[in-house]
This record gives sequence, structure tokens and C-alpha cells, in this order.
Amino acid sequence: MHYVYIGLGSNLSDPGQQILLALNSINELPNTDLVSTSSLYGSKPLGPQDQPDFVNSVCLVKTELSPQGLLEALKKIEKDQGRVKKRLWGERLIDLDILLYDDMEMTTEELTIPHSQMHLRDFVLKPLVEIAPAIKIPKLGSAEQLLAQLADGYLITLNS
Ligand code: ROI
Repeated sequence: MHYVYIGLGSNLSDPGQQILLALNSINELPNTDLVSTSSLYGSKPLGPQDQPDFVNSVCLVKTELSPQGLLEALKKIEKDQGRVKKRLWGERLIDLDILLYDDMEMTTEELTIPHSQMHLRDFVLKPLVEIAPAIKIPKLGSAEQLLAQLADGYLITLNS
């Protein structure tokens, strides 16, 4: 069994619902169980500002899928849910990112674990620390400390 943290983000077509839909699909993957899910967080877009605010969340799954197998499964969920690529760093219906996979470190053309930008993003670290207060990112250390050191904040209060 492997323990994997997945980041979820959406800023189109009722983002909160898109996140919940994706969590359901993740829980239905073969040999994969959802262990815990963070609250939903509102955030200002990182990237072009002429796009809607995001909803972000992080979940923990227990899985027998390999990193590559899980990546392909997550891409299929994104596609089935109706994601179409619009522009770089632009709006998205649903984005599913592998953040941490056990304490693995790996880089391929398709996949970098830990996620290369996660330590710079409060909309990733805050929900991560909510469900895993003591979590450490390989080479970088405590997610809680990394969060405290961040200069820029994207998080906003969600009004739903
Ligand atoms: N900005 C926020 N706030 N949340 C995201 O999940 C997110 N995802 C992205 C880009 C477009 C870079 N910006 C984001 O992929």
C-alpha cells in the first residue's frame, strides 16, 4: 500500500461541485481508497488575473497504483469530467496533481514527485497541513514551516 496526497483545483462550472465529483471518482479507482479530505479553500488565481477565483483541496489516498498508473487514472478523471485545455496557467474545470507519494522522489518527463511547486503555494500547503499537520516534504522539510515562511498569499474566504 502506498500513501499519496493529491491536490485538487477548479475555477469553472461550480468549482466546489467539481472537486466533490473528482473526490468521488478518485475513491472509485481500482485498489484505491480515500483516507481523508481537507476542507474546501477559496484562492485568488496564480497566473492571469482575468479568470475566476479557484477552489482548492487536498486529499490522502491509500493505493496500490504506481505513480505512473495513478497519474494516468487522474488524467482520465480530468478528461471524463470535461476538462479542456484553454491556455497556460489559465482557467480549468478540474486539476488533479500528485503532490507526495510515500516519501518517494522521482522525475520523469511526465511526473515530478514531490510536485515541484507545492512548497510555494499556500492553496496547496494549507489544506495539506489541515489533514497532515506533521507532514514533511522530502528535502524541504515541514509543510507547516514552509507555509509559515511564504510571502505571498492566495487564500481567500470562500463564500458559498
Ligand atoms: N491558482 C490557484 N489559486 N489555484 C490553483 O489550483 C491553480 N492552478 C493552476 C494555476 C492556473 C497555475 N493557478 C492556480 O494550475
